[in-house]
Amino acid sequence: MSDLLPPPSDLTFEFIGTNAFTDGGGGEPHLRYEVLEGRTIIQMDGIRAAGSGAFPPDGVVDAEIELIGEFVLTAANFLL
Ligand SMILES: [Ca+2]
Repeated sequence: MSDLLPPPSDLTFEFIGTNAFTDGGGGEPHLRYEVLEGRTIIQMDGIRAAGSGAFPPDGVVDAEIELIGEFVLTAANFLL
């Protein structure tokens, strides 16, 4: 994974819960999560990464945050 660059402006993430990312469509960056074997993985798509050209959302994960433990997350858990 390459270094992340700051977004060009104050972007708003669309929380899509445990739904899969979809490719194309442009629009706002997407935020999702999944629970896997005692971990909760938060994934983002639509974050500009150095050399990736991966902005706007393209269905490919740009960044992940892994939490230890299994959590049910909602949009209220994030500053979107
Ligand atoms: Ca992406």
